[in-house]
Amino acid sequence: MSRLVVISNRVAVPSKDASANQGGLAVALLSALREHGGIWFGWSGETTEHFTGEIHRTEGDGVTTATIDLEEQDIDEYYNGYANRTLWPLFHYRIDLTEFERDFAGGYKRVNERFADTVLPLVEPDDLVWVHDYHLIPLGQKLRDRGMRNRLGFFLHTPWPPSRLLVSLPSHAQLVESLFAYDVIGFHTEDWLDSFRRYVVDMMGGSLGPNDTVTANGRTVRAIVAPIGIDTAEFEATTLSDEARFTKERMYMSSTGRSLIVGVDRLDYSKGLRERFLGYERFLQNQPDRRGLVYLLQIAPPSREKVNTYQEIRADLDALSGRINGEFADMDWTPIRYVNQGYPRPQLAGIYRAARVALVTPLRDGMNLVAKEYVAAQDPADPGVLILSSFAGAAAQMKAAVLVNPYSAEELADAIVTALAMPREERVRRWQTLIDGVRREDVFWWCALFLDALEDARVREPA
Ligand code: ADQ
Repeated sequence: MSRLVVISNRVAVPSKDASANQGGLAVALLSALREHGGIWFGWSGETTEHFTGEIHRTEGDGVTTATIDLEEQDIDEYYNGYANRTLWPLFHYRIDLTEFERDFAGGYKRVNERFADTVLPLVEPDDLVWVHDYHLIPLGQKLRDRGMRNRLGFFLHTPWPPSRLLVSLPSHAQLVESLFAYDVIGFHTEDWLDSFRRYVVDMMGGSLGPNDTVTANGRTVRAIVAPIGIDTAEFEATTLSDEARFTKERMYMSSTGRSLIVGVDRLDYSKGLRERFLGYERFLQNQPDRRGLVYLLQIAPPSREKVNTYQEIRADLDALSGRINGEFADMDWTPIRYVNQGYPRPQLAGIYRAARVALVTPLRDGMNLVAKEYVAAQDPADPGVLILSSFAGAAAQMKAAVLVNPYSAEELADAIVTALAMPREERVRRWQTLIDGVRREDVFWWCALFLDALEDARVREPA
């Protein structure tokens, strides 16, 4: 078995502590690294005055991590700039929020080169190299430019936007061209893959070949669908832990017989929080009899706080939740509990389990793992109902959820009514279909699917 080198913007720290705040992606990649042996490389999260390329290594629990510090300017231009002010909004169809600055593009190129220069000496000839996400799209090309012949894979965790939007990026042609340095590229859904293929065919004059291959300008890459999952077995077990049970009881006690509707999202405009609050407000307006019988717990830990659109959405949601509470609250009832903090995974599992309904309504999302976690946390005998945006990648696999258009307040309000009124038999039937998928296509399945494709690629001949 070949060694594995994982490269991503940030690196997860290996931990034996099951209650550690690790998402499914970290768990899966760490387990793949343990199995294959190898290294996880990325930015340390620290700044340095002058970039030196010095590598900080840690060894623990069978995994080696290697990280580098970046300069303040790198972080402004590459991370807060090109990654999160340019590519993130554009890839989530928010061209209105997309900022096009030459400095950002320059920083993005520079940091990708810094990554390439520093990781190159750590890679051995037979290693599989797996690059993650929009921060590092050109890295494969930078590595090839430096003579790397290894099997190189890339996975995009966000949507791939339609060509019509992508062409607004001044350097779209180079960005897409650079993807052809990889042997395998992966997307969460057929939709995102299809947008990519259309770009290649329509904009580059490329062609589609057998075995998921895409060819343009004389270069061929395999472009596959590999929908990410969660560590389902671990999450189901976490739900049964003492801490999760205790949290569930705490939720019941604090809700005095009211039905809990839950939302759990990073505070990000792509997650549709504003529209969700408006949908819930519409529900309260349309259903006066149900006021006081339900409440919405929205958990939204702040993210990317240096980026001003994130400061704006936070202020917007503060105002909106305040307005809705001001309008509808009673002396003994608050319609929205809006919380800006993260919770340890066992507590999150307990909250999911206590919730009769989950609102997972992003305006656009590569996949969305909260939808899968909610399903994995349910009581099989009396499961809650998942309301899921049709525009989340997860909707392609989770058709047994109540699917909604997250932009429509009316549809959201109606979906809440449907979910609250759904008979147990139907809830069990839908949940069974959902959990079967979440168990079958878990994060280990995803990882193996991608790595098998990458193993099959050939090490390149010397130039
Ligand atoms: P994200 O946009 O971060 O991921 P998501 O898939 O929902 O979105 O994952 C968020 C994770 O953070 C979940 O595991 C969730 O439990 C956790 N989380 C959120 N709020 C939390 C809180 N308050 N406390 C504790 N944990 C919390 C990106 C893409 C997604 C894609 C993933 C994986 O945007 O579309 O599904 O990568 O590919």
